[in-house]
Amino acid sequence: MATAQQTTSTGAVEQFDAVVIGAGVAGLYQLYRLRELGLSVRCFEDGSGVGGTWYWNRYPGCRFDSESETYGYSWSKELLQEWNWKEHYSGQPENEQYLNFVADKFNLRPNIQFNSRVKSAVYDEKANRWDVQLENGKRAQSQFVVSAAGILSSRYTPPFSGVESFKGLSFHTSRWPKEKVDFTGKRVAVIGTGATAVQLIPIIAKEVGHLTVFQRTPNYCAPLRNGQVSPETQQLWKANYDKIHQRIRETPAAFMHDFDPRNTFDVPKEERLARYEELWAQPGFSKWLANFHDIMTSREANEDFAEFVRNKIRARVKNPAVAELLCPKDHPFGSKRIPLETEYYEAYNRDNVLLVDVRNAPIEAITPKGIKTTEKEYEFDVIIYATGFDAITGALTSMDIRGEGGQTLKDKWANKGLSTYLGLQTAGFPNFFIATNAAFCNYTVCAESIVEWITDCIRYVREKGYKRIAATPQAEEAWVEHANELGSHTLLSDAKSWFMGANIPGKKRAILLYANTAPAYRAKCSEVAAKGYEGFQLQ
Ligand code: NA7
Repeated sequence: MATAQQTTSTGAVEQFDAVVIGAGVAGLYQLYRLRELGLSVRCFEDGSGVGGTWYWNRYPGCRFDSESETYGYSWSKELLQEWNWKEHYSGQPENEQYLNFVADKFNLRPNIQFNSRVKSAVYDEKANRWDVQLENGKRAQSQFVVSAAGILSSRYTPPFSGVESFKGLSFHTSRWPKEKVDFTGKRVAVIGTGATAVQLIPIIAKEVGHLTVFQRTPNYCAPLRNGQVSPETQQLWKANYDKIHQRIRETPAAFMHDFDPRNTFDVPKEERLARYEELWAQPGFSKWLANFHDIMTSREANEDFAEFVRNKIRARVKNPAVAELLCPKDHPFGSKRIPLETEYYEAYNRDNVLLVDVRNAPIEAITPKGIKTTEKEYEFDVIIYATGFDAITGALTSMDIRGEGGQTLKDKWANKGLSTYLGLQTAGFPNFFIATNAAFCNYTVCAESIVEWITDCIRYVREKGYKRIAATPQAEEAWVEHANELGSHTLLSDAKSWFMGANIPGKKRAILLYANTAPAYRAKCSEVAAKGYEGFQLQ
């Protein structure tokens, strides 16, 4: 479809049927599907290349915690046969290569504008079109906007005083320099011990002169047990992708794991421990997602496994005081994302690694020389912020998105917290879709179904001759109530995690991911579509 252009005082305002924000896993597929539908589409990407998460997070050790054979796109049989995964839990460089391979194979680049951060999107109610402005002042207009800006892309750096005064090198893990950082002989600090830090620490511990890890909350980290993919396994996957995809569409979180239907305490102690050991020996999230099904709902059942994990930590860390500091005791197992690790705990057995507890002696300030806690000042050459993300909402509220009546999304969510209908739209913002994973789910699997739902919805709107589709406030309210109710039956609210928005000071605390199974979420979305987009107003 040809692209019309209008000339305005700020230059050419390009006209599209749809704008997609972000060229990561969801954005690339969304672009492909909308283009296939015959729409004129422009994808705006902040980075200079495709990949999203796998473009920005270049820190050493960054990799999937999903099984590689489940993470790749399932929508092209050809692609599945052409791509070979090297590792069972593939690393960032290869993941970025994969998404570049996809962009080239499907000739997506002509529709992507790189180095283009979206600053604002304003809805014109009369024209039923969005006016999208980039940081560089350029503008585009479109009937539909799909945000595929990611769930963990808006980085969070705690507002320590003096951050700018530090004389050494400092960066957030999601803005890791593209060129290799030489840590030889350097005094390095890592702030944070979430999944990112847990991947990074064991690798750089071997490279640095000295490493100091500032930990506020220890996590239950479980062995990843990664390995190279043999040619035989590769062939087996290729021959069985249909079965693999069918299986992950049936499991609760779209991984190759399914909960054990038994209650923890219905299984005698000896048998239970044997089962825990069996799970521990397996790779990936099996310790979490193939555990007894009440692990996420019963505090007693959860504590039984939590203590098993603590004992695993105690057995690996030589200094008992350090081991105890690394043992989580203030939240249930799985109430925060379980970091999967390789030699993480062994890093603390090294002479050049120091663990500093900032729960009892918090960081007060960053100084020109390093980090000052309430107890003492530490000197560094490099400070690494592994301090996480303003998850789910941050990528959207960091843009100035204005819907009907000039209402901003930032204000709406500041007052109400995250409020959407199905995670796909928010009332008052017609024709604006959110293509991010709204359920607890293996990312690509769920992103694919969301992208397909949005594509079908846009097709429906156009075919029926409507100009706009908007979630009704009533449908949104009922969905938020239902999602909160579901979340309240789990142990998730017992932890200060990004799942609950609790990692960001001042952010409204509420469950940000839909705590139902992925198949149930998909079924609900399909049902809404089958009923002529029930809960949406079409005009
Ligand atoms: P996370 O899991 O949010 O971890 C951030 C870490 O930063 C965590 O240990 C925080 O401690 C720590 N943090 C944050 N603010 C501070 C201050 N002020 N002082 C000390 N420490 C602080 O982010 P990740 O990047 O590791 O992982 C995010 C997701 O990416 C992960 O779940 C996977 O899905 C992929 P806290 O726990 O809040 O006490």
